[in-house]
Amino acid sequence: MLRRLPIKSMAAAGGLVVVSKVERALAPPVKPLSCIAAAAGTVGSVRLYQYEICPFCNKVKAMLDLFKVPYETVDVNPLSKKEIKFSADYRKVPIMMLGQGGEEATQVNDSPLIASQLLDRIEAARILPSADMANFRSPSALEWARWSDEKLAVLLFPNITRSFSESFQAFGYVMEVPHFSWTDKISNQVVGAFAMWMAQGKIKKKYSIDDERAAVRGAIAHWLSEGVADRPFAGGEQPNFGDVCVFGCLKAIDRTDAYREIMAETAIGPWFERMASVVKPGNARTLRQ
Ligand SMILES: N[C@@H](CCC(=O)N[C@@H](CS)C(=O)NCC(=O)O)C(=O)O
Repeated sequence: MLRRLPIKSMAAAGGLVVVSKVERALAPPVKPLSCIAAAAGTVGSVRLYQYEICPFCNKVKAMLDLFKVPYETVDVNPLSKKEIKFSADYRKVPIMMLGQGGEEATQVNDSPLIASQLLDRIEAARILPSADMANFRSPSALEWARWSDEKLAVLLFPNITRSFSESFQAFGYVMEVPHFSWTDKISNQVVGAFAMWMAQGKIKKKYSIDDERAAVRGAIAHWLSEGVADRPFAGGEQPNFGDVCVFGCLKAIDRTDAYREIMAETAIGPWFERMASVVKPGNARTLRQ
């Protein structure tokens, strides 16, 4: 029923969707965007629909944390996706709801577009001086951000799903999601982990990955030598968007053996620690559904 309702406007695939009042009325009850988020900055209210282990979601969160923008997260059930029922045409995460003043929140899909809209707002709100923002969004930073999405992020899945036990470990976060029922938790950890493990071969084939651990170590060596080079961050003294994207990828899998091996077997530790010291999730708030 809901799927057939017209959507007011949609930009090209992965674009911007303004959710109609009718759809909102029929959508499952979602609490209003919090006053905390709306009042604390001129960026407006920010709600992120996410999976805890999604690299694209973690990149958006890392950016919000870096700029200390308050936001709310809603964990989406990977099997039922009931939390994003309102989004019939776009069924991936992250999805962001951006509000401003008393206006209806706008749905933004696809992490590069989400990041770009957030950065526009952060710039307009003068949270960062224009010169620093230009450095943050420099052509080189955007190039590394694309590399992170297209080359690094795709290596994560095969690395955290090599066996059922590794997949199970990666999916362990579902046990801590407050609004998931026990059935949601157990079914996601078991069925989700099994499905991910089963899909590993297909993903490796799709991206021509032979040895997934060697591939991720190689990608990280490339990032350190060509991206960060001899500076504290790829952005110089301060992180840029490329730093944030790579950090988000690794943060997404920090509960896994793959992460521990990457930290032990590559030279990324010091850069990661520098990033962790400036990206502190102090303004995040988990929203219970
Ligand atoms: N280009 C999208 C990719 C998003 C994406 O692939 N998200 C994955 C999770 S990491 C997803 O939602 N997959 C569909 C599913 O889980 O059913 C972005 O950058 O936001």
